[in-house]
Order: sequence, then structure tokens, then C-alpha cells
Amino acid sequence: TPVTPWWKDAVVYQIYPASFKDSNGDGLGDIPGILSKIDYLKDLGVDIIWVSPMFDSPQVDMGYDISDYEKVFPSYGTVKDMEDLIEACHSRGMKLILDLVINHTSDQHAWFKESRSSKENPKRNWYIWKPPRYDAEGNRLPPTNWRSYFSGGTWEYDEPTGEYYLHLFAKEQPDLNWENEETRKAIYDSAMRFWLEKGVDGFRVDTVNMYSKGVEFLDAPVVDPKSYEQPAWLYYANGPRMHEFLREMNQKVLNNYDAVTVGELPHTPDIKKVLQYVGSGDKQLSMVFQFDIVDIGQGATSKYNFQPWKLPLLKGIVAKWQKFIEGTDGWTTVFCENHDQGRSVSRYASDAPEYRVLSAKMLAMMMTALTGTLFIYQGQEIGMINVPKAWSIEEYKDIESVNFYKATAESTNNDKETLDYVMKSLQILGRDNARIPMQWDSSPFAGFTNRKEGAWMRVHDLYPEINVAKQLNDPESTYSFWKSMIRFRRDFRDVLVHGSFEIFEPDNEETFVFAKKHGNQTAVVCLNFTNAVQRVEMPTDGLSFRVGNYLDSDALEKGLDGTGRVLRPWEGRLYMSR
Ligand code: TEU
Repeated sequence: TPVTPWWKDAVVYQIYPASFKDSNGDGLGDIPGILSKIDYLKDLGVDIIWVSPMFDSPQVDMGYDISDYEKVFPSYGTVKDMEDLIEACHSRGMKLILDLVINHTSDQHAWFKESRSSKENPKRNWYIWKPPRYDAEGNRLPPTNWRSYFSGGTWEYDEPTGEYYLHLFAKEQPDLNWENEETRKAIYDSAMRFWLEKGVDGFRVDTVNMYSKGVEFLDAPVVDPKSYEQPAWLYYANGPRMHEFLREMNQKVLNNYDAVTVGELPHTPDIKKVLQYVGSGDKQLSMVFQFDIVDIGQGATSKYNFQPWKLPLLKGIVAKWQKFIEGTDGWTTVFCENHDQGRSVSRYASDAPEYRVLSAKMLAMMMTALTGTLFIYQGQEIGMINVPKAWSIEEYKDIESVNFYKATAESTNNDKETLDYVMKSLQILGRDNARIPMQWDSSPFAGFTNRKEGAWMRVHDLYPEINVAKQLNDPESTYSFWKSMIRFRRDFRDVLVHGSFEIFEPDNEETFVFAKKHGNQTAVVCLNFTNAVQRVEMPTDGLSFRVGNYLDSDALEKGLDGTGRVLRPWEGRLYMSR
């Protein structure tokens, strides 16, 4: 029988370096700060640490704009600090993975500086340059009408050489030209081998399905008549050479190391397409992040136009990505938070004072009972919640949010109602909800920094109530619940990490009931997603549960009631068969 790869049973913890822990009092997190908390993570039950970009960068997009893959952003530390971190992980039996951001670089990367210097430069072709178009009146137009992620178009005109370059994200993040073999070789050497040789255990692969753009650069159809730029991911995501590039990357680089890859796969709801990436026979990626769960509530043509939704949507998405690998050799991920998303308690449950702890534990139970490699984002283990509703746009730092607010203000002539709705949407979906400093204790600035002026971003007003120090030794805390659920998941890994999935009452809008099965063992999970008491019918046919053999996310009161079970508000229960 084949051995299970080490990363399947793993619990991965994502660290956002700017906001995890500041060790030197400059208001920004750093690598020595991460080192100081490594035993905290080990104790929680973390197997793999994923560090978001800590490479040298002008920080236009929080380090996802890399100016040198082989250097560390000075405020975060040095390459030596990273070597120490790798060693610290390995000596504790943990692994470390890095972000691999190779769809684009910073415009300050030496490669791009050369590329933009002249049309004859040998690196001209390392990025995607196109001549302008002209309309009937002779006005200059960009090569296509594509909309970028951070508002405005995807093409920036570069005066000195009279051409446009492509940038799917900020204009300071030019897209690399993957069609060019020399570019690919340079990427493999600089962004990958350099760090693999230092012992990193793999990568979270940023926007992995965007390397191969369509061969033809065509205009996207108009779905938003108010704007010139149109959503265009159909034209640049999952392009024709995607799988070829990933096979090459494995052959030339990854296969020489026991490295794991988890690719980010936006705009890909199609199961068959996803399976092409994660089938283990055709080695491309170990697993991917499917976006459906984190896209919940986003507007169709504009992300920050929040759309209310009901529980069956979430349940259907969970069920879809639980079932899609059954009968295949593929693998999947379990996650509902990262640095690009609002906090799960605020988005999927309730962050009201009386419910937020219950909610956080209920979600922890859901996540730890699902099949796939489990990813937790910093602060999720203590139930951190979204920024307060009263915060104004001035508190937001994320380029996507700030640009969107500005663009909306411009296009609506500062229409108050529209801008209020943008603020409401940002407070639910905005990326900064996850980027505020980690809440360590109740000392000033949540113990994140000892800088007099505070941290680079405002600390959550509720940090005295929601913080690590308060929860560490409290057996009833969110942290303690996560810790025990992670152990429980490990003890019952066959059924929880690898088991098959079955959903009950998919249309029920109040509760989420599912079963996990492996051999003759079954786990039944009942989750209450409301503020009210709910009765659930448990699928107990032919199963025998030892009374008391269950885990409860709400230890206050445990009521068994005939065939059905009564769940208190936001309570979760997990019953394990004998
Ligand atoms: O995100 C890529 C991505 O697919 C976007 O949908 C992302 O979710 C973003 O919020 C835009 O709406 C990755 C990183 O996770 C993100 O932080 C970076 O800004 C982006 O790539 C560019 O590198």
C-alpha cells in the first residue's frame, strides 16, 4: 500500500508577517517575532507553518510585489533569520512553507527595470508588452478592456517605449511572461531552488492558474456597462499551457525535493478542471484552495457589493469540495480564512458578544471534522473577529479596499448611500479584517508591539477581551477548544481527515448536519447556525453511539432528547460511533 504523504494529515498555520509579532518595536511584525511564538504553535498542534511573503518588496501589496526573491524585507529580518526559522521548525518536527508569488514581480525587481528600459533589452520579453490600439478618433486605447483586481485596467502605458505592460493586480505588479523559457528558468532558480536548498518544505502557490494567459488577447464581453474595464478572468485564468508549465515545474524543480504545493485556484468552480490540477498521477499540485467558500457574499461584478446569503449555500459548497475527490487520487484543503478574507466568525456565524465564542467553537468543530489538509489563519484559533463597524476608510490600508473606495467615490460623485454600502461590504469582506495585528494579551496594542505610537495598523478595539493570554489556560476558551479538536482530529484521522462525506437536509436553513465515514466507523456532526434553539434529526440508523461519547462545542448544557437532539444557539456536536 502506498504511504500517505506527510502533508495530508497536517495542520497548517498561516502567518502574516506584518501582523503576527513585532520583536524590535518598529510597529511591524518580524521573523524573530515568529521565532518567539514557535512553541505556542507547536503546543496548539500545528505541523506546518506557512509564512506569507517576507521577501524584499516595496510593499505596495503587502509583499505580494516582490523586488528580490533571494532577500528578506529588511524590517522583517534577514535570510539568516529565515534559516533560523527553518531550523527551529525542523528541530521541533514541524515543517515550513513559503509563498511562491511568480505570476508577477514588483516593478522594482531588477528583471522589470531591465525589461522596461528599452524594446531591445534582452529581458524585454520577460514581461508582457503590447502596442496600443486606437479608436476611430485616433485616441490611444489599451490592448484589451480587462479589469484588474485592484480597480482600473490591467494595462499600464509606459511612455519611454510607447507600449503597455500587463498587470492583473496593481500597476506595480507587472505579469511575468511564462511563454518565455528563459523567464521560467530564472523563476525556478531564484524563487524556488534558492529556498528549497535552504530546507523549506514547499510552497503555497499564489494565483497559480494565471501563468498561462490566452494566446490571443481578446476584449472581454461587457457585463458592466458603466465601465470601460470588464471582468476578464475567462481570458487570463486556466490558459492553454497551464498544465504544461506545472508539469515542467515538477520535473525541473519540485521532484528533486519532498516538497508540498498548495495552489490558489480562483475562478475555477468546475470540478473536472480542479481535478486536472490535483490528480496525483499527473503530478501538478498537491492540493488547491477552491474559492467558492470565500467568495460567498461577494457581488457578481464587483466584489465589495455585499450580497446576503443563506446557510444552504455554504453547506452546498462544503459538500461539493468534500465529495469531489471521492473515487479519485486527488486531494483537497479545508479552510475558511486567510489574509484576503474577513474573519469566519463574523462572516459565517455571529460575532455578537454573547455568541462569538460559541460561534468560533462551532466553526472549529466543522473545520476539524472535514476531509483534507486543514489550514488555520493566525488569530482564528482565538476567534478573532472583523474590525469594528465604526472604523472609517482611513483605518483601512489594503490597496484593493482603498482603490475600490476611491474609484467608487469618483464614479458616483461621492454618493453617500453607495459609499455607505461599500463601507458595510468592506467591514464584512475586506482583506484588512484579517490583517490587523494579532491579539496576544491585554497590554497596550494587544501585546503585538511595544512601539509607543502603536502598530502599523490599528489594533482591534476588543483586544482586552479577545486575546491569547486570556485563553491559553482557560479550558472553556476558543483556543482550548481548537487545541482539543486538533488532537481529536489526529486521533480519529481515518474518519475525520480521510473519511467520506454525507450531508443531511441540504436545504435546512438553520442547521448543518453531516456524517463522515471510514470502514465501519462514523462521525455525525450537528451544527446550529442560528441564535435560537434548534432540534436536529440525527441519521442514527444502524449506528450505535455510546452515550456521552460526543464532543460538544458548548459545554454549558448537554441535552439528549429522544431520537432528535436539541442544539443550543450556535452549538456544535460531534458524535463518534462505537
Ligand atoms: O490573491 C489572488 C487572488 O486570486 C485574489 O482573488 C485575491 O483573493 C484578492 O483578494 C483579490 O480580490 C493572491 C494573494 O493572496 C493576495 O494577497 C495578493 O494580493 C494577490 O494574489 C496578488 O499577488
